[in-house]
Amino acid sequence: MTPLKHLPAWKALTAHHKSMRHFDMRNAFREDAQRFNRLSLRCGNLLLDYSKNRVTAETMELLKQLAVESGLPEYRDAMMRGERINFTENRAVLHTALRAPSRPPLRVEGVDIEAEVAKVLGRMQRFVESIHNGSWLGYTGRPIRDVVNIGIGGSDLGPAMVCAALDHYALESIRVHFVSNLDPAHLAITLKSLDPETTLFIVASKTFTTLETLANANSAKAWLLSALHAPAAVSRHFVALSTNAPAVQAFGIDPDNMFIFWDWVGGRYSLWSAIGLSIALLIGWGNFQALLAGAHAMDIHFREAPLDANMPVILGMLGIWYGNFWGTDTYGIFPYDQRLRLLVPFLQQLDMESNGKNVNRDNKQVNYNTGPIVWGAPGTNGQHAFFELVHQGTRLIPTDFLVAAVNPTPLADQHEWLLANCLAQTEALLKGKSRAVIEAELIAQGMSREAARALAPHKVFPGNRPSNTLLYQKLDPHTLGMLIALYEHKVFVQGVIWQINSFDQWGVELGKQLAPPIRAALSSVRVIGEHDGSTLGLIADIRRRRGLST
Ligand code: G6Q
Repeated sequence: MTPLKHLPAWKALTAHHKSMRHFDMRNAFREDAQRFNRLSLRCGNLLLDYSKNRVTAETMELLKQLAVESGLPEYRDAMMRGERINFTENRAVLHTALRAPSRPPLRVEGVDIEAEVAKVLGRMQRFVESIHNGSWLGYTGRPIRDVVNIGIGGSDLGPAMVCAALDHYALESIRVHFVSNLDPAHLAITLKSLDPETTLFIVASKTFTTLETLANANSAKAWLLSALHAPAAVSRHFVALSTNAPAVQAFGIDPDNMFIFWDWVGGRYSLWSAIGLSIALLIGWGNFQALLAGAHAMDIHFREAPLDANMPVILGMLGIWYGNFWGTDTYGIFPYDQRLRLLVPFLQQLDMESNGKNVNRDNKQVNYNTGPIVWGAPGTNGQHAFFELVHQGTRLIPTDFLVAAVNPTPLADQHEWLLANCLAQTEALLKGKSRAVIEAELIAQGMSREAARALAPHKVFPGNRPSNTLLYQKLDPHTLGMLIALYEHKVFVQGVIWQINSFDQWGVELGKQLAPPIRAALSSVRVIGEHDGSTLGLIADIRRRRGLST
């Protein structure tokens, strides 16, 4: 494999970046009335405006060449064909197959993937409908009112984010809750207002070995049994979503109440699989299908649109441009949409767990930066918190702003103000405000020339700061599906360019192995295991507080 920095396009981009150091987007807009038209793109009802970036036609051409030289189209097709591109775990990566209508059939290594998927979707649909129409009842004969999804990471963040985003599609008869944290407070606070007779627990765990999930599921089972006093109640109040049937059975969940998925579905890509059961229970089967259809529409766009008119490719390549040539470390995501308040944590996992890697496909350490630190919060809240640093700080921060043209909650003119604020922020990032203008304003307000000169530098906004805007009609299931798939593919694009495996997560696995010896050391007769001085000190302090010898 040619090292990334040896690719002709990489070298050309390095030289091009030098010539772009003093590029000013404000001049670019003045000189080119068509800049918005040239640097914006539509897919369905999504509009991506990427004209407020430090790019020219030449930049975009070179980035496209880099994508071609990196073999992006070939890797994309290999993923969608079901090749084992997750080479460190020897697995295919087929989340796109979860949202593809059943034709044409996809056979991977002799297995009819679409038939497998359709079988599980059919079971999920029947289950969801039986909860909604009241044919599935709790152990004492009462209908299910509350659903608690117990899972963590990929088995929590996706469905929790979608349920929050599509709350305006929620059926009135159902409430959905999410419990993930090992801290018993999470489960206890959630259960406080619930009635065991009308509560269904979904234990969501791909491996069914995850400490947090099993601990919460065991506590939930104890809570149920202490109220209903009948082991048979478990089969009416617990279902499992997993790839590990024996472990589900060992936990005491009826195999008939298990919805399977497969090792080719990565945790952070799993909301489209059985892991989406809580979503379907909240918004109904038709809306869940619309979510899948939206993602499928983005898959088709990603597979078929030319690279220079391909949304995930453009977003991905812009991220490379800033991260690897301008030296940015972080990426800000600002949804001007309260319903998308969990999008940032979801994207943090999607992006940072996928591309937070330092070894390439040749098993060598890379000599360039890979995944950025992803952060953000919904607008307008962010404006009153950290936007100061985005506008006036010393760092360059690429950003995505997301906003709907129409709000499903029409309260007075609040949405108009929301939209106006979103556009105003990206305009301010672009235009900035010069010292001369500020001084003139201060003097016009009656300030002395000298005082104005002293204060003005503090009020200067340098401008020329980049942003993408993603504008959609309104947040409906189809649009949300498109948005999520857009970011999934953006992350994929970047992983291919960086020559890393975006689909393993050894860092997560390590976390799962570290705690048991420390857990034992906290309460055993003697401290066992090898620990560093700091950890030993902390263990000793905890033991002292418990009256144990140190
Ligand atoms: C996701 C990660 C990780 C995983 C959780 C939960 O891609 O692998 O976040 O989803 O650790 O794992 P289980 O679903 O196996 O409980």
